[in-house]
Amino acid sequence: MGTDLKAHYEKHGYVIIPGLIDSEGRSELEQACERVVARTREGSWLHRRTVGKQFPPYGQDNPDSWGVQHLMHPGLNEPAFAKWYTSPKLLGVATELLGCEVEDLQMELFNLLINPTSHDFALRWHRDDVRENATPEEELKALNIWHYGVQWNTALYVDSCLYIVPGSQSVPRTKEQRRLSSGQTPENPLDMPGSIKVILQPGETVFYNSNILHCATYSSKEKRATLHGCMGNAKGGASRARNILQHELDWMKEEEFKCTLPNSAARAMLNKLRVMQLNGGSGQGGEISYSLQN
Ligand SMILES: O=C(O)CCC(=O)C(=O)O
Repeated sequence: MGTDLKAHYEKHGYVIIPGLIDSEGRSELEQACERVVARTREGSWLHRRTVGKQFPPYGQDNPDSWGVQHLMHPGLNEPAFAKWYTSPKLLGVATELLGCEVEDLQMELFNLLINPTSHDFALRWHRDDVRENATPEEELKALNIWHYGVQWNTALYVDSCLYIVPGSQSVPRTKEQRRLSSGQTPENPLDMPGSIKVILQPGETVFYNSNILHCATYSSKEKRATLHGCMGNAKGGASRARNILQHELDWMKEEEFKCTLPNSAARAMLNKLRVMQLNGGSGQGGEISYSLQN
């Protein structure tokens, strides 16, 4: 990856990179996605993003889903997901954007974003771990904390669901941006000053800073299967704990999961997460705290 891509990521809060899935990997991932989506839609996989709920806890109030959670869970028994999550190309980009070494990487979330089947759905404008009602001063303070994570969407099919405001990862919202991101579902996301629609061709990945102001629209008529993951730099200590552990990752503490990982580098990444689980204040009988309210 050229330094210009990293410079673009730092300045604008996102960068689009093609080619992180090779052709053999692509068909493995595609088939694995078909199976997990079918299980989720038929109701036999309950770790899902439920239509009507934007953020965890997602609950089971609606039969329709906009995401499959925990792709690497042994209960899904789909090794293609861990293989790709820990693939050298993906780790190479993550280390480059995070400015760290593979030894520093922390395993985090890996989910799939899918189209609902009977309801269109939209996610409101948000930053993943800063409340919409934060004052400008609180917002600035939150955005000034060094960001130790990178998040991505990798499209298996053309994906035009995500909208972002480039550059907003480090700047508090203007008055108009605050007005349009105070909890309402966007009528037209492009009404947000500075926003763009992110269009991904199959195989392209958008990496974005989860502090960037973003939202998404989900059409029940357009097939979506977009791999949605994140990784951290473990040097950030517990700074990512709330954002990550709110997704209920106790299953990642089990040896059964560790045994499914393809190599020692992957197991070392998991160990970093486990340290955060021990120190991060939830999962040890402690209360889970959520970044945003549904
Ligand atoms: O659907 C998307 O692309 C974005 C998902 C998102 O904003 C989130 O998981 O917080």
